[in-house]
Amino acid sequence: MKLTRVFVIALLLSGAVHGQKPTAGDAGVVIVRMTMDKQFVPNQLTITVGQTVQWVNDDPLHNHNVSDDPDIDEEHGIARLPKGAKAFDSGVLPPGSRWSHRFTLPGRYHYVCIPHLPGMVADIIVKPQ
Ligand SMILES: [Cu+2]
Repeated sequence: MKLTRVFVIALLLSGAVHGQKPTAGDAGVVIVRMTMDKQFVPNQLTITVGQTVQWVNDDPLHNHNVSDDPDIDEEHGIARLPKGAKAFDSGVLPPGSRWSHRFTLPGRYHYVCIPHLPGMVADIIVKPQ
């Protein structure tokens, strides 16, 4: 039944948001939380090409951001992405908001939260299928 399915999905999502460890390798969406102590959790993640990562701003106090655009992070030079990959940038993510990105090119993505540089950084390794 449709209603049951919606309920199960809601349960799964709330579990993911409240600290269950995301498991890379699942076909589904992998959650990364942005926390009050200005961290990406987890800050090291391995996924497979085609998977989507969803960032959730779990911090009730601060806007955060997700960017691996080397041009935007010119000052620190931390943001990096594989050759040929298109840079992503979430824009401003207010408390409680979410933003997703699907990874279609393998390689190492070193991304940042621009307002909280140089401390708020993380890595995603995207493995070929
Ligand atoms: Cu931040």
